Amino acid sequence: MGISRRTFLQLALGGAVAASTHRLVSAAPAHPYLKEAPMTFTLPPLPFDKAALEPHISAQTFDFHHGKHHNAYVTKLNELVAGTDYASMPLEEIITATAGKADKMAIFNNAAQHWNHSFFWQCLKPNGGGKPTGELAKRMDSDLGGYEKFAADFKAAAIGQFGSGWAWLVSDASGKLEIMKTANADLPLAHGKRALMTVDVWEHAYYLDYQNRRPDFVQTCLDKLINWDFVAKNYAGESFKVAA
Ligand code: MN3
Repeated sequence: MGISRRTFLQLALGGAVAASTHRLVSAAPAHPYLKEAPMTFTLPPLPFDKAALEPHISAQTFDFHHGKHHNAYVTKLNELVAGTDYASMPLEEIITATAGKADKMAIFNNAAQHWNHSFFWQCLKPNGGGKPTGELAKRMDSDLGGYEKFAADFKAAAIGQFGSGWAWLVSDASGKLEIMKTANADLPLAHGKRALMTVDVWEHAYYLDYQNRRPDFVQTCLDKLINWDFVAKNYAGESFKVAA
């Protein structure tokens, strides 16, 4: 027989690990709190290195925008929903359940901002921007007058959003493309629209890199950063959802 002592030990240890794993798994139902534990939202990692979009958006901006601002919305949301019916709901349900309710505005604002930022990071990528291709481009031609007009109108919406907010490319129930702007935390989901792409136009999104030059920031996103592959997936019907 060719079994060495080393192999025998590995087999024996493997068996011990398997046995203890099995014990843990079979013991789990004895702790019902595990399956009833409320969801806790977590800060999703950026889909790129924080320096990957330089020089257009700096790592320092992401340290604040993702590490501080987005993180604060997640932390506050978890505090606000703890012990409420919202604690066991997916983020998208919390948003639609609290939209337009004056006494739930704090929950809506933090839930929506968590969604908006999670979505926004996916809309960006290194060496992105420019024109989309495929079906989305055709639809842009027929619904929005082509890419050049879309870009001009999107930029106008982003600049024209007075104070904090977001500029969006959305589709309605029939699939028709529209440009939309929303104030503060408001978002297409609260208006029955599907978000396809967004640019954050809160000052915290651009002030470190662009100071007051919001138009330059928006133009740079369009020219250099938009991840049209992600936008095309949203257009094709893939629903973006934020994991708990
Ligand atoms: Mn922001």
